[in-house]
Amino acid sequence: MQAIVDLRSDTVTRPSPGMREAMANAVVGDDVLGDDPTVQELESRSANLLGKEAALFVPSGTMSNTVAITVHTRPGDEVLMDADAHSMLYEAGAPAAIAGVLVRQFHSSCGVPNVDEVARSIHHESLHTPRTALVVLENTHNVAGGAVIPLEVHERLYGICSSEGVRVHLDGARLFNAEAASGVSASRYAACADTVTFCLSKGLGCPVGSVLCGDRLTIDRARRVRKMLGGGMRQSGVLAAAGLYALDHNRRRLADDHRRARRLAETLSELPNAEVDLASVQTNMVYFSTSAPADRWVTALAQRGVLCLALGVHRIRLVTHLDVDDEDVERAVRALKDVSASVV
Ligand code: TLP
Repeated sequence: MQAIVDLRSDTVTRPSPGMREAMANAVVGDDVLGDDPTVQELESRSANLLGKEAALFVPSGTMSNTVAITVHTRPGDEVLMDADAHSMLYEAGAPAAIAGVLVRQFHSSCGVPNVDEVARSIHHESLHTPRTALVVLENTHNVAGGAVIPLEVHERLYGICSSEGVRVHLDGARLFNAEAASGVSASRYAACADTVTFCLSKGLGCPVGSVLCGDRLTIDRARRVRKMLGGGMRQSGVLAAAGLYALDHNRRRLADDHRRARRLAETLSELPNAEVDLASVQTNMVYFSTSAPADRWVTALAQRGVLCLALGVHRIRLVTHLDVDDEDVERAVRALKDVSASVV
């Protein structure tokens, strides 16, 4: 049986033997009762890493964003976010359904918001208008191809929001990819947000989990909202141990994923029936468009042992990660060339 090169997402990684060993040896308690030492260690390590007072371990990035949006707002408030934000497109309407907020979209260029447009969109509460309570940012920006938002954009936006009394939540599902690509530390990005979440289950290679970081009061409130959503976990030290292992072992290797994504993108840029914006390929994702329908490419690549996702009628995404090495990338390169020559 041919080995599969799975480029559908960086969520597909399997825990490595070292990670499994850390999980098996984890000292656990009951985290809802507040006595799982491994969860506590993950939370305090994460808070320190991002320069925040406190942190909360949650089952997923979606729950982390939902909890954050809920704690920063009241029903009827307005939240500003990118039209292509993950919370806008891929969280099943949670901001509206769970937090009860009105989402107003802004547009970005290659994932980078226009600061003046966001500033102009802020509403103050009046008899007629909702209050803009929160701005949600995403770095790296998934739909913009894993693009990195420059630090100065975060700084300007945070300055404006702070002076207007608007809070900022950063969806940093792949914040450590932004750090690896830009050389700007995750804590400097985090300093420009009231809460920031990062995912353990993406580039960091854990089976489950995200961490939400912020000030102590906000995180105390977030803990209650997590409970409300059914996200309180018991012997979750088993999962937190994977997170601690990932912070120690899997952060510094993310640049390898970026180099491999670049190799895929450069290959695609030479194919006549595929189009890729090389400038958008800054981290571990490659979005490209195809002249033939994307699902034909996806099927033909799968027949050659390469899995990827069609995220539009003519749009495909490839994502590199911990379980894809140089040899796998070369197999994918051969498959892409082969498919390009045969799919119409
Ligand atoms: N993204 C997934 C899919 O949902 C698209 C992926 O494969 O990329 N924020 C960002 C920026 C994300 O990309 C994701 C997951 C999430 C939040 C949600 O994380 P989970 O899947 O843990 O709920």
